[in-house]
Amino acid sequence: MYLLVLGFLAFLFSTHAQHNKLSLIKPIQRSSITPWHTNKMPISPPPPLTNKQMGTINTLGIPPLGYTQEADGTKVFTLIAQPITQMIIDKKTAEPLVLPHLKIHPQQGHKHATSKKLKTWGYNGTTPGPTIEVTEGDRVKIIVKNELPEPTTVHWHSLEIPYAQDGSSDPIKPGDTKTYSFTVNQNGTFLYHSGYNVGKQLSSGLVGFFVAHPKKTDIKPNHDIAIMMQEWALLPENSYPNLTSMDFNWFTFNGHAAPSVPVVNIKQGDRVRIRFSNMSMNSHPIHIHGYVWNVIGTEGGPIPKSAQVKGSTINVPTGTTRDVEFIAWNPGPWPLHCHKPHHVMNAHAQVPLGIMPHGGMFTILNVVPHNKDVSWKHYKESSPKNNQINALGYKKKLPHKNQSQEQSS
Ligand SMILES: [Cu+2]
Repeated sequence: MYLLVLGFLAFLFSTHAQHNKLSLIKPIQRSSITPWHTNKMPISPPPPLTNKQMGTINTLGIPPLGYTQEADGTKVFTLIAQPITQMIIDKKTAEPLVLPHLKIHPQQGHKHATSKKLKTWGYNGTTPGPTIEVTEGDRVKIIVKNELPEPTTVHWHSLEIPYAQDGSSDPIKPGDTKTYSFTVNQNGTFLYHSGYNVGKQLSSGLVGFFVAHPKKTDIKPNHDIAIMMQEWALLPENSYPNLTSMDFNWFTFNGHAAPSVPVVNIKQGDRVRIRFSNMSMNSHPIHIHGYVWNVIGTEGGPIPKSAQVKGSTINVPTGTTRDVEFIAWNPGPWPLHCHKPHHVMNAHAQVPLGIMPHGGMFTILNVVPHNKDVSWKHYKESSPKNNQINALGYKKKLPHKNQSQEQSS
Protein backbone atom coordinates (compact mmCIF):
# COMPACT_ATOMS: atom_id res chain seq x y z
CA MET A 1 0.00 0.00 0.00
CA TYR A 2 2.78 2.43 1.06
CA LEU A 3 4.61 1.57 -2.13
CA LEU A 4 1.49 2.35 -4.16
CA VAL A 5 1.06 5.78 -2.50
CA LEU A 6 4.79 6.55 -2.94
CA GLY A 7 4.58 5.50 -6.58
CA PHE A 8 1.54 7.75 -7.18
CA LEU A 9 3.30 10.73 -5.53
CA ALA A 10 6.45 10.10 -7.63
CA PHE A 11 4.25 10.04 -10.78
CA LEU A 12 2.59 13.34 -9.82
CA PHE A 13 5.98 14.96 -9.13
CA SER A 14 7.49 13.80 -12.42
CA THR A 15 4.58 15.09 -14.56
CA HIS A 16 4.71 18.40 -12.69
CA ALA A 17 8.47 18.66 -13.36
CA GLN A 18 7.94 17.76 -17.00
CA HIS A 19 5.26 20.41 -17.31
CA ASN A 20 7.64 22.97 -15.82
CA LYS A 21 10.37 21.90 -18.21
CA LEU A 22 7.97 22.20 -21.16
CA SER A 23 6.89 25.65 -20.10
CA LEU A 24 10.58 26.64 -20.07
CA ILE A 25 11.02 25.67 -23.71
CA LYS A 26 7.77 27.28 -24.85
CA PRO A 27 8.49 29.14 -28.12
CA ILE A 28 9.40 32.74 -27.37
CA GLN A 29 7.03 35.23 -28.97
CA ARG A 30 8.95 37.68 -31.13
CA SER A 31 6.87 40.45 -29.68
CA SER A 32 8.57 39.86 -26.35
CA ILE A 33 12.01 40.58 -27.88
CA THR A 34 11.44 43.28 -30.49
CA PRO A 35 7.84 44.33 -30.84
CA TRP A 36 6.46 44.12 -34.36
CA HIS A 37 3.72 46.44 -33.25
CA THR A 38 2.18 47.57 -29.99
CA ASN A 39 -1.50 47.81 -29.25
CA LYS A 40 -0.93 51.46 -28.36
CA MET A 41 -0.26 52.20 -32.04
CA PRO A 42 -3.21 51.53 -34.35
CA ILE A 43 -2.29 50.54 -37.92
CA SER A 44 -3.95 52.84 -40.48
CA PRO A 45 -5.25 51.54 -43.79
CA PRO A 46 -3.18 52.78 -46.77
CA PRO A 47 -3.99 56.41 -47.64
CA PRO A 48 -6.71 56.55 -50.31
CA LEU A 49 -5.35 56.66 -53.85
CA THR A 50 -6.10 60.02 -55.39
CA ASN A 51 -6.57 58.74 -58.94
CA LYS A 52 -4.42 61.68 -59.89
CA GLN A 53 -1.28 60.91 -61.83
CA MET A 54 -0.93 57.34 -60.63
CA GLY A 55 2.15 57.11 -62.77
CA THR A 56 3.17 54.86 -65.60
CA ILE A 57 5.34 52.35 -63.76
CA ASN A 58 4.23 48.80 -63.08
CA THR A 59 5.78 47.80 -59.74
CA LEU A 60 4.71 44.16 -60.08
CA GLY A 61 2.35 43.22 -57.25
CA ILE A 62 2.62 46.60 -55.49
CA PRO A 63 -0.17 49.22 -55.77
CA PRO A 64 0.69 52.67 -57.20
CA LEU A 65 0.71 55.92 -55.22
CA GLY A 66 -1.11 59.04 -56.28
CA TYR A 67 -0.49 62.56 -55.07
CA THR A 68 -2.38 65.72 -54.34
CA GLN A 69 -1.17 69.02 -55.70
CA GLU A 70 -0.81 72.38 -53.99
CA ALA A 71 -1.66 75.68 -55.70
CA ASP A 72 2.00 76.28 -56.63
CA GLY A 73 2.24 72.84 -58.28
CA THR A 74 4.04 71.07 -55.40
CA LYS A 75 3.23 67.36 -55.48
CA VAL A 76 2.28 65.92 -52.08
CA PHE A 77 2.72 62.20 -51.33
CA THR A 78 1.84 60.32 -48.13
CA LEU A 79 3.82 57.40 -46.73
CA ILE A 80 2.89 55.54 -43.56
CA ALA A 81 5.72 53.49 -42.01
CA GLN A 82 3.85 50.65 -40.33
CA PRO A 83 3.71 46.94 -39.47
CA ILE A 84 2.45 44.94 -42.44
CA THR A 85 1.32 41.42 -43.27
CA GLN A 86 2.15 40.27 -46.79
CA MET A 87 1.78 36.95 -48.59
CA ILE A 88 5.18 36.04 -50.11
CA ILE A 89 3.49 33.17 -51.88
CA ASP A 90 -0.24 32.72 -51.96
CA LYS A 91 -1.54 29.35 -52.99
CA LYS A 92 -4.85 30.87 -54.07
CA THR A 93 -3.57 33.62 -56.32
CA ALA A 94 -0.26 32.20 -57.60
CA GLU A 95 0.19 33.13 -61.25
CA PRO A 96 0.16 30.11 -63.54
CA LEU A 97 3.84 30.35 -64.52
CA VAL A 98 4.26 28.15 -67.55
CA LEU A 99 7.70 26.76 -68.25
CA PRO A 100 7.24 25.07 -71.60
CA HIS A 101 10.95 24.27 -72.01
CA LEU A 102 10.74 22.17 -68.87
CA LYS A 103 7.22 20.92 -69.58
CA ILE A 104 6.35 22.00 -66.08
CA HIS A 105 3.24 23.78 -65.10
CA PRO A 106 3.74 25.03 -61.57
CA GLN A 107 0.28 23.90 -60.58
CA GLN A 108 1.85 20.46 -61.13
CA GLY A 109 5.39 21.35 -60.13
CA HIS A 110 4.00 23.02 -57.04
CA LYS A 111 1.20 20.66 -56.28
CA HIS A 112 2.36 20.71 -52.70
CA ALA A 113 2.68 24.50 -52.81
CA THR A 114 1.77 26.26 -49.66
CA SER A 115 1.27 29.88 -48.73
CA LYS A 116 3.93 31.84 -46.88
CA LYS A 117 3.02 34.85 -44.79
CA LEU A 118 5.45 37.63 -43.90
CA LYS A 119 4.87 39.88 -40.90
CA THR A 120 7.27 42.77 -41.08
CA TRP A 121 7.48 46.54 -41.63
CA GLY A 122 6.71 48.50 -44.79
CA TYR A 123 5.02 51.60 -46.18
CA ASN A 124 1.28 51.92 -46.86
CA GLY A 125 0.70 48.22 -46.25
CA THR A 126 3.41 46.69 -48.45
CA THR A 127 7.11 46.02 -48.80
CA PRO A 128 8.50 47.50 -50.93
CA GLY A 129 6.29 50.54 -50.41
CA PRO A 130 4.51 52.17 -53.36
CA THR A 131 6.65 53.69 -56.10
CA ILE A 132 6.85 57.48 -55.97
CA GLU A 133 6.81 58.95 -59.50
CA VAL A 134 7.73 62.55 -60.21
CA THR A 135 9.12 64.56 -63.13
CA GLU A 136 12.54 66.19 -63.06
CA GLY A 137 12.15 69.75 -61.80
CA ASP A 138 9.16 68.94 -59.56
CA ARG A 139 8.87 70.41 -56.10
CA VAL A 140 7.71 67.57 -53.83
CA LYS A 141 6.48 67.12 -50.28
CA ILE A 142 6.36 63.69 -48.71
CA ILE A 143 4.31 63.43 -45.52
CA VAL A 144 5.66 60.51 -43.46
CA LYS A 145 3.63 59.13 -40.55
CA ASN A 146 5.37 56.75 -38.16
CA GLU A 147 3.17 53.91 -36.92
CA LEU A 148 6.13 51.73 -35.90
CA PRO A 149 6.91 51.01 -32.26
CA GLU A 150 10.25 52.84 -32.62
CA PRO A 151 11.52 56.05 -34.27
CA THR A 152 12.19 56.17 -38.01
CA THR A 153 13.27 58.54 -40.80
CA VAL A 154 13.14 58.35 -44.59
CA HIS A 155 16.37 58.67 -46.56
CA TRP A 156 16.08 59.68 -50.23
CA HIS A 157 18.69 57.41 -51.75
CA SER A 158 20.81 58.95 -54.53
CA LEU A 159 18.87 62.20 -54.59
CA GLU A 160 20.96 65.37 -54.33
CA ILE A 161 19.00 67.32 -51.74
CA PRO A 162 19.71 69.45 -48.64
CA TYR A 163 21.02 67.56 -45.57
CA ALA A 164 18.05 68.54 -43.41
CA GLN A 165 15.70 66.70 -45.81
CA ASP A 166 17.84 63.57 -46.18
CA GLY A 167 16.56 61.50 -43.26
CA SER A 168 20.01 61.24 -41.71
CA SER A 169 18.78 63.30 -38.75
CA ASP A 170 15.64 64.22 -36.76
CA PRO A 171 13.99 60.84 -36.18
CA ILE A 172 10.18 60.75 -36.28
CA LYS A 173 8.88 59.41 -32.95
CA PRO A 174 6.20 56.69 -32.90
CA GLY A 175 2.85 58.34 -33.67
CA ASP A 176 4.47 61.50 -35.09
CA THR A 177 4.43 62.85 -38.63
CA LYS A 178 7.11 64.72 -40.55
CA THR A 179 7.04 66.38 -43.96
CA TYR A 180 10.10 66.17 -46.18
CA SER A 181 10.24 68.71 -48.98
CA PHE A 182 12.71 69.24 -51.78
CA THR A 183 13.05 69.92 -55.49
CA VAL A 184 14.03 67.01 -57.73
CA ASN A 185 16.84 68.15 -60.02
CA GLN A 186 17.68 64.72 -61.45
CA ASN A 187 16.01 62.06 -63.53
CA GLY A 188 16.40 58.32 -63.19
CA THR A 189 15.61 55.46 -60.83
CA PHE A 190 16.20 56.30 -57.18
CA LEU A 191 15.03 54.86 -53.87
CA TYR A 192 13.65 55.74 -50.51
CA HIS A 193 14.35 53.76 -47.37
CA SER A 194 14.60 54.08 -43.62
CA GLY A 195 17.56 56.14 -42.44
CA TYR A 196 17.15 55.20 -38.76
CA ASN A 197 18.25 51.95 -37.08
CA VAL A 198 19.02 51.02 -40.66
CA GLY A 199 20.41 47.52 -40.01
CA LYS A 200 17.04 46.51 -38.67
CA GLN A 201 14.62 48.77 -40.52
CA LEU A 202 16.12 48.29 -44.00
CA SER A 203 16.08 44.49 -43.61
CA SER A 204 12.54 44.75 -42.24
CA GLY A 205 11.37 46.11 -45.60
CA LEU A 206 11.18 49.90 -45.15
CA VAL A 207 12.18 50.51 -48.79
CA GLY A 208 10.61 51.75 -52.04
CA PHE A 209 11.32 53.16 -55.52
CA PHE A 210 11.51 56.89 -56.23
CA VAL A 211 11.44 57.45 -59.98
CA ALA A 212 11.99 60.84 -61.61
CA HIS A 213 10.95 60.89 -65.25
CA PRO A 214 12.87 63.22 -67.57
CA LYS A 215 11.19 66.51 -68.48
CA LYS A 216 11.43 65.74 -72.15
CA THR A 217 12.02 62.44 -73.87
CA ASP A 218 11.57 60.97 -77.35
CA ILE A 219 11.61 57.44 -75.97
CA LYS A 220 8.56 56.24 -74.09
CA PRO A 221 8.54 52.56 -73.16
CA ASN A 222 5.31 50.59 -73.59
CA HIS A 223 6.13 48.75 -70.37
CA ASP A 224 7.97 50.44 -67.53
CA ILE A 225 8.51 47.80 -64.87
CA ALA A 226 10.12 48.17 -61.43
CA ILE A 227 11.48 45.18 -59.51
CA MET A 228 12.99 45.35 -56.00
CA MET A 229 15.07 42.43 -54.71
CA GLN A 230 14.85 41.49 -51.03
CA GLU A 231 15.88 38.46 -48.93
CA TRP A 232 14.27 36.98 -45.83
CA ALA A 233 15.31 34.44 -43.21
CA LEU A 234 11.97 32.81 -42.40
CA LEU A 235 11.72 29.39 -40.84
CA PRO A 236 8.66 27.14 -41.23
CA GLU A 237 5.68 28.04 -39.02
CA ASN A 238 7.16 31.52 -38.60
CA SER A 239 6.09 34.74 -40.29
CA TYR A 240 8.60 37.08 -38.62
CA PRO A 241 11.94 37.42 -40.46
CA ASN A 242 15.08 36.79 -38.44
CA LEU A 243 16.87 40.09 -38.99
CA THR A 244 20.17 38.90 -37.49
CA SER A 245 20.51 35.90 -39.80
CA MET A 246 22.44 35.74 -43.08
CA ASP A 247 20.82 32.36 -43.81
CA PHE A 248 18.21 33.69 -46.19
CA ASN A 249 15.72 31.18 -47.54
CA TRP A 250 13.07 33.41 -49.17
CA PHE A 251 14.10 35.61 -52.12
CA THR A 252 11.56 38.10 -53.44
CA PHE A 253 10.77 40.34 -56.41
CA ASN A 254 8.67 43.15 -54.88
CA GLY A 255 7.98 41.14 -51.74
CA HIS A 256 6.69 38.12 -53.66
CA ALA A 257 8.38 34.85 -54.56
CA ALA A 258 7.50 32.71 -57.58
CA PRO A 259 4.92 31.40 -58.30
CA SER A 260 3.26 34.53 -56.84
CA VAL A 261 5.33 37.11 -58.77
CA PRO A 262 2.96 38.59 -61.39
CA VAL A 263 3.62 37.53 -64.99
CA VAL A 264 3.93 40.43 -67.48
CA ASN A 265 2.12 40.10 -70.81
CA ILE A 266 3.84 42.06 -73.55
CA LYS A 267 2.90 42.63 -77.22
CA GLN A 268 5.60 41.66 -79.69
CA GLY A 269 7.43 44.82 -80.78
CA ASP A 270 6.78 46.72 -77.53
CA ARG A 271 9.60 48.64 -75.89
CA VAL A 272 10.25 47.24 -72.41
CA ARG A 273 12.14 49.03 -69.66
CA ILE A 274 12.90 47.25 -66.39
CA ARG A 275 14.23 49.12 -63.36
CA PHE A 276 15.92 46.78 -60.90
CA SER A 277 16.90 47.64 -57.38
CA ASN A 278 18.56 45.63 -54.67
CA MET A 279 17.92 46.32 -51.00
CA SER A 280 19.28 43.01 -49.69
CA MET A 281 22.57 41.71 -48.27
CA ASN A 282 23.72 39.96 -51.48
CA SER A 283 24.10 40.95 -55.11
CA HIS A 284 21.59 39.59 -57.62
CA PRO A 285 22.65 38.89 -61.23
CA ILE A 286 19.31 39.13 -63.04
CA HIS A 287 19.10 37.25 -66.31
CA ILE A 288 16.61 37.22 -69.18
CA HIS A 289 16.14 34.43 -71.71
CA GLY A 290 15.79 35.13 -75.44
CA TYR A 291 17.06 38.69 -75.41
CA VAL A 292 20.06 40.96 -75.19
CA TRP A 293 19.23 44.25 -73.49
CA ASN A 294 20.92 47.61 -73.11
CA VAL A 295 21.88 48.84 -69.68
CA ILE A 296 20.60 52.41 -69.85
CA GLY A 297 20.78 53.73 -66.29
CA THR A 298 21.99 53.42 -62.71
CA GLU A 299 21.03 55.14 -59.47
CA GLY A 300 23.21 57.96 -60.86
CA GLY A 301 20.73 58.53 -63.70
CA PRO A 302 20.71 57.73 -67.41
CA ILE A 303 23.87 56.33 -69.05
CA PRO A 304 24.82 58.23 -72.25
CA LYS A 305 24.10 56.11 -75.34
CA SER A 306 27.80 55.92 -76.24
CA ALA A 307 28.54 54.28 -72.85
CA GLN A 308 25.57 51.89 -72.67
CA VAL A 309 26.53 48.23 -72.58
CA LYS A 310 24.68 45.19 -73.87
CA GLY A 311 24.07 41.98 -71.95
CA SER A 312 21.52 39.42 -70.88
CA THR A 313 22.52 39.41 -67.19
CA ILE A 314 22.80 42.52 -65.08
CA ASN A 315 24.41 42.26 -61.68
CA VAL A 316 22.54 44.47 -59.24
CA PRO A 317 24.72 45.18 -56.20
CA THR A 318 23.28 46.18 -52.83
CA GLY A 319 22.08 49.76 -52.65
CA THR A 320 21.99 50.32 -56.40
CA THR A 321 19.49 50.55 -59.23
CA ARG A 322 20.03 49.28 -62.78
CA ASP A 323 17.75 50.14 -65.73
CA VAL A 324 17.64 47.94 -68.82
CA GLU A 325 15.69 48.32 -72.04
CA PHE A 326 14.93 46.22 -75.09
CA ILE A 327 12.42 45.78 -77.89
CA ALA A 328 10.34 42.65 -77.38
CA TRP A 329 10.86 41.27 -80.91
CA ASN A 330 11.16 37.62 -79.80
CA PRO A 331 7.85 35.98 -78.89
CA GLY A 332 7.60 33.48 -76.05
CA PRO A 333 7.07 33.12 -72.30
CA TRP A 334 10.62 34.16 -71.36
CA PRO A 335 11.98 33.56 -67.86
CA LEU A 336 13.42 36.56 -66.00
CA HIS A 337 15.26 35.52 -62.87
CA CYS A 338 18.22 35.83 -60.52
CA HIS A 339 21.03 33.57 -61.71
CA LYS A 340 22.13 32.45 -58.25
CA PRO A 341 20.58 28.96 -57.96
CA HIS A 342 19.76 29.39 -54.27
CA HIS A 343 17.76 32.52 -55.13
CA VAL A 344 15.32 30.74 -57.46
CA MET A 345 13.94 28.24 -54.99
CA ASN A 346 11.75 28.52 -51.94
CA ALA A 347 13.74 26.66 -49.30
CA HIS A 348 12.31 25.55 -45.98
CA ALA A 349 8.85 25.86 -47.48
CA GLN A 350 6.32 23.61 -45.87
CA VAL A 351 6.45 21.06 -48.69
CA PRO A 352 8.04 17.61 -48.94
CA LEU A 353 11.87 17.90 -48.79
CA GLY A 354 11.41 21.57 -47.92
CA ILE A 355 12.28 22.95 -51.36
CA MET A 356 9.96 24.44 -53.97
CA PRO A 357 11.87 24.63 -57.28
CA HIS A 358 11.10 27.50 -59.71
CA GLY A 359 10.49 29.81 -56.77
CA GLY A 360 12.20 32.89 -55.42
CA MET A 361 13.34 35.68 -57.74
CA PHE A 362 11.66 34.38 -60.86
CA THR A 363 8.94 35.54 -63.21
CA ILE A 364 7.88 35.32 -66.85
CA LEU A 365 7.83 38.03 -69.50
CA ASN A 366 5.23 36.60 -71.83
CA VAL A 367 5.81 38.16 -75.27
CA VAL A 368 2.67 37.50 -77.32
CA PRO A 369 3.35 37.22 -81.09
CA HIS A 370 1.54 39.47 -83.58
CA ASN A 371 0.81 36.45 -85.71
CA LYS A 372 1.26 32.90 -84.45
CA ASP A 373 1.48 31.47 -88.00
CA VAL A 374 4.58 33.49 -89.02
CA SER A 375 7.71 31.35 -88.74
CA TRP A 376 10.42 32.54 -86.33
CA LYS A 377 12.99 34.96 -87.66
CA HIS A 378 15.78 36.81 -85.94
CA TYR A 379 15.17 40.55 -86.24
CA LYS A 380 18.33 40.88 -88.32
CA GLU A 381 16.90 38.41 -90.86
CA SER A 382 13.73 40.40 -91.33
CA SER A 383 13.33 42.18 -94.63
CA PRO A 384 14.64 45.75 -94.45
CA LYS A 385 11.15 47.00 -95.20
CA ASN A 386 9.74 45.46 -92.04
CA ASN A 387 12.85 45.80 -89.93
CA GLN A 388 12.19 48.72 -87.62
CA ILE A 389 14.80 47.59 -85.14
CA ASN A 390 18.48 48.42 -85.31
CA ALA A 391 21.33 46.40 -83.85
CA LEU A 392 21.01 48.04 -80.44
CA GLY A 393 17.43 46.93 -80.19
CA TYR A 394 16.05 50.43 -80.69
CA LYS A 395 13.26 50.97 -83.15
CA LYS A 396 14.44 52.84 -86.22
CA LYS A 397 12.61 56.04 -86.89
CA LEU A 398 9.85 55.38 -89.38
CA PRO A 399 10.28 57.24 -92.68
CA HIS A 400 8.35 60.43 -92.30
CA LYS A 401 6.17 61.71 -95.09
CA ASN A 402 6.61 65.44 -95.39
CA GLN A 403 3.59 67.61 -95.69
CA SER A 404 4.04 68.52 -99.37
CA GLN A 405 4.10 64.80 -100.25
CA GLU A 406 0.95 64.23 -98.24
CA GLN A 407 -0.78 67.15 -99.86
CA SER A 408 0.19 66.11 -103.36
CA SER A 409 -0.88 62.49 -102.87
CU1 LIG B 1 19.91 36.59 -56.30
